[in-house]
Amino acid sequence: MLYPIENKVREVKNLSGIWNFKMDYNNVGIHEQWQKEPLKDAIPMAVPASYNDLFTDEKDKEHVGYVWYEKTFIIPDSWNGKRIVLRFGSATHHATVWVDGVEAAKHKGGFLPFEADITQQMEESELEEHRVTVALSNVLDWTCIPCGEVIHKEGPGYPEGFHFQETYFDFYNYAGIHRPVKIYTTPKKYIEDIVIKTETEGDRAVVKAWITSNDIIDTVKVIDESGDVVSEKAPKPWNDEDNKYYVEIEMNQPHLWNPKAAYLYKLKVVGKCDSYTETFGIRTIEVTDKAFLINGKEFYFQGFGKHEDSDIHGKGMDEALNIRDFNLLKWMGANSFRTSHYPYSEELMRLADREGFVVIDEVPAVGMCFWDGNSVFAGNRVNNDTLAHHKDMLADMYNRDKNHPCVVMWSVANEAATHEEGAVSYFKEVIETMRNLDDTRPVTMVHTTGPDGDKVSQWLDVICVNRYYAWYNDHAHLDVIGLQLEYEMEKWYRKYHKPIIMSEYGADTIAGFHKMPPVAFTEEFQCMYMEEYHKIFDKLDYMIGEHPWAFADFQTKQGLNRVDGNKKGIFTRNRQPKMAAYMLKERWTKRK
Ligand code: BDP
Repeated sequence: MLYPIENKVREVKNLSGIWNFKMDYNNVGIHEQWQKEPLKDAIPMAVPASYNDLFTDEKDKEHVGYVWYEKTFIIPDSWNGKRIVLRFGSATHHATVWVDGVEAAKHKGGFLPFEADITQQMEESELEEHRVTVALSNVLDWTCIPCGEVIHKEGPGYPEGFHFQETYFDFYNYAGIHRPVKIYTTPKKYIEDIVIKTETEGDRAVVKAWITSNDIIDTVKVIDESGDVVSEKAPKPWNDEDNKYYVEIEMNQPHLWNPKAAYLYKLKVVGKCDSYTETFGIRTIEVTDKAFLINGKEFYFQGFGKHEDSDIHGKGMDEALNIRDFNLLKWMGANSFRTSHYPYSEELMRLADREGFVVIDEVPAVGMCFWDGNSVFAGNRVNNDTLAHHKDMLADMYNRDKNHPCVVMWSVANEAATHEEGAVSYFKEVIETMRNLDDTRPVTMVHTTGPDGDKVSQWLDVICVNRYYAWYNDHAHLDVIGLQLEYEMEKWYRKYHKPIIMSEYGADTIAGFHKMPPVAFTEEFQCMYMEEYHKIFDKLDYMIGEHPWAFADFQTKQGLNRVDGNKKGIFTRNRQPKMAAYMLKERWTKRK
């Protein structure tokens, strides 16, 4: 799916701003067809944003079920004769969209875009002003990812109707229209999709592009950063299929997209009516038994698992926050991050391309493991619908992010119960699906299960492990970390002979807490904790990366282990440094 851009033949209208909003406390809106009329008793709501933290009342913040959004828009006369598309960057988690009361789109999954072609409706409508209505549900169950369950409890100890949304992941279940809503135009004959792959040999590169278009494509140009057309070629029909074109463009001495030294080319596809310019980078990726190579050079991942999370905005896309985060990453010599635990906004991915950050792109498959020994893959939890949705989300993630040079690897899940028998066929299919979608990038999965239990890593290219020695077990005994870490990593390596990234390790730390000698939750302890890990990383040559958990403190559901959120951040939620930020800066800026 292409990102909406403006050019001489395409226009974009951004519907971000204040929308009308209504809580559907009793979840009756769908039945009562609230979309038929303007919402009654609506209140103002910001888009993009999570709605939860904008309220003052727990009933609103923790509401389980539907909320409704509405906004009016105008289609200018100058758009007559154009194709008109309504597009959501994301709506968390499940949305039905109506335009003037007529269903335009239905979408399941809270972290990827979807769109609706509303051309015909706009052409047939005589209304001056149109109304988009969205019914949005935050309910998670076992048919979607992330998985969840609405728990109902009754009996003498519970008020009538007592229920709540249970989640099996460690971030707050923020909901809302989290990313921009746009209406864009294309000519009626239009370019639908472009897939770009690059290959290099010596100081030459070949850029291959597959174009889906019902417009006749005249030419494809490659444009460098100074705006010069470095190459141009007419594409050929591809496989005699209607609407498909293919072109191969050779380039001499191309500039490579390198980590922290990005070089971005543009591929301009020019049709008879439409044109679209996609950004791409030229770089290679290779994985050996001990290394991850970008452009033939060994790459060591140093960076973070992150979250889209901030005060007030929740998971709402925030360009200022994105810039601040990237500046902090640059300041401390980080070169990479994982989109734990769901694909981040398109705007952030475009920024990562430009800033040269290396990204492990993760699908929202998080929470597929119970810590109490109960099974997730047997019985009535994960089922065929979950698998189908998981595969859909892989396809949507690939379709959205395929041309980003920043994405060097796909992560198909975080911390699934890969020791269970039922996980074997499930993840075999998930990993195969990812490989069938993309033959250019390695595939990983982030583990909590240890090497003895794991049954799926034979199908992965890189092994990612999350570990909290001396935190959740042997709490605060720093002297066990080195021994336990080395013992486990050796086991992983002997079993699979694949490179390993420590994709999470960390200790909750309250900014401003200090103690001598250090104790858990102090800033000193967080530094010492990570230093124990680093000694072992530096010793094992198959360790290809370290991503401390987490970049910044973030909101979670309430729990005995969480004092207003997860405090493992190297930065506070407000993006100010804890001591560990300086320690990591010292380590990462020295290491090259
Ligand atoms: C891991 C999860 C991550 C949690 C982290 C923690 O992948 O989402 O926030 O542990 O416990 O299990 O801090």
